[in-house]
Amino acid sequence: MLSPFGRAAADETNLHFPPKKLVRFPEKTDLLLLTDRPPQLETPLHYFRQDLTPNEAFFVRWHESALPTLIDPAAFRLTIGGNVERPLSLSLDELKRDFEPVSVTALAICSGNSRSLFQPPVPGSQWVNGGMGNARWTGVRLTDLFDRAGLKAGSVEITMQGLDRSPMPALADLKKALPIEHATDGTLIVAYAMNGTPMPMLNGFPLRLIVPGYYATYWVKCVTDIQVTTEPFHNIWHDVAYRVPDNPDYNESEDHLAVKTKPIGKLSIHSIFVRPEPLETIPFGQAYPLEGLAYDAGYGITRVEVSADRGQSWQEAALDPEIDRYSWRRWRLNWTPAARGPYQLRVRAVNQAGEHQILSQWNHGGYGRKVIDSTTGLVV
Ligand SMILES: Nc1nc2c(c(=O)[nH]1)N[C@H]1C(S)=C(S)[C@@H](COP(=O)(O)O)O[C@H]1N2
Ligand SMILES: [Mo]
Repeated sequence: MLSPFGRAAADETNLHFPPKKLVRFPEKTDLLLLTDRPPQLETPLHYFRQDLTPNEAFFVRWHESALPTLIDPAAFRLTIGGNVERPLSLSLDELKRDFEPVSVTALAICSGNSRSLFQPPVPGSQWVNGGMGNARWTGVRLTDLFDRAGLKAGSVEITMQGLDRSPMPALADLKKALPIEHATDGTLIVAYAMNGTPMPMLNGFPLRLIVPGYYATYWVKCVTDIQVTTEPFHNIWHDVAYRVPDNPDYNESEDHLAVKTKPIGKLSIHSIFVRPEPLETIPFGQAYPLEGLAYDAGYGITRVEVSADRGQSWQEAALDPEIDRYSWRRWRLNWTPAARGPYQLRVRAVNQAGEHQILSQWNHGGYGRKVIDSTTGLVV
């Protein structure tokens, strides 16, 4: 089957055609190229053997080609305005000095991560599973900033904007919005550090919003302005893009596109293989240490199971200790192949809320993937 991109469809496996090139951007190591303007770079799978994704290997995704290329740290300000008693304009030094620092380890994952695995294929950035990364974020609580600014009654949403701009008048800047209840629930952080150091420019230096448990489209990079609104916000990034069918599995079909949609929100439950890598050859007659990652919106992964017989029987994997509520969680299982020849392995996760993965899912945006992942190769 040929996709709209002229590549063979990757049937039931985490393969990708054509293979992506490894390229080097400033402050980054070699990453897999999706597009260069704006930069979209995927993390090679082997980095996911580490619990924290190194800053230089962390995936990159921008929407607008007019990116910030330099920051004057002395002149940079974060403004908080709109429906507040006292609008704020904070320097980086003030943010670090005047507010209590907090840290959280949280998974940033693109809404379209794993999109290239959707069948039938959908347009959009063709991530395999590397459009995500787990990092320790340090910064200040958004609610501490709101306490200083004084939220006024009648607030309905906040809007967040970074320093990047649309290259053309017809396309709106990437400004995002969240409901005020979510913005004030205490989970959001304005981060100035990533894994203990300032973040690379491409990952949002000098400040980025952390929205634990929510898809990274809300994690606005180089965030410089937060407005409290009294009216719901609208732009193309809210009303057209980043919307999903309004049902639990984000399902629709090509023949019956969902009539009712909603903005994408919390992470779908999902799990992937880190080992073996796609098409890896495994020796017969030995235990192979299968390993992977499971993640959800922060309810807590309770069980991960692997099948080596196309889903007929499942074996429970061991879970590494939980790193943090909104972090991914590593699973492991020793597998001794019963025969030589091609193998197909599947993995599925369950969480505290009873959420589980599903066999098939499709939406035209390729968002929120929660399909049972599989990987193939050869036992020799
Ligand atoms: N300012 C700004 N922030 C942004 C975006 C963007 O285009 N501009 N893209 C969002 C999306 S969709 C994703 S997936 C993440 C990517 O974060 P990363 O580049 O640090 O991996 O940033 C989010 N924040
Ligand atoms: Mo994204």
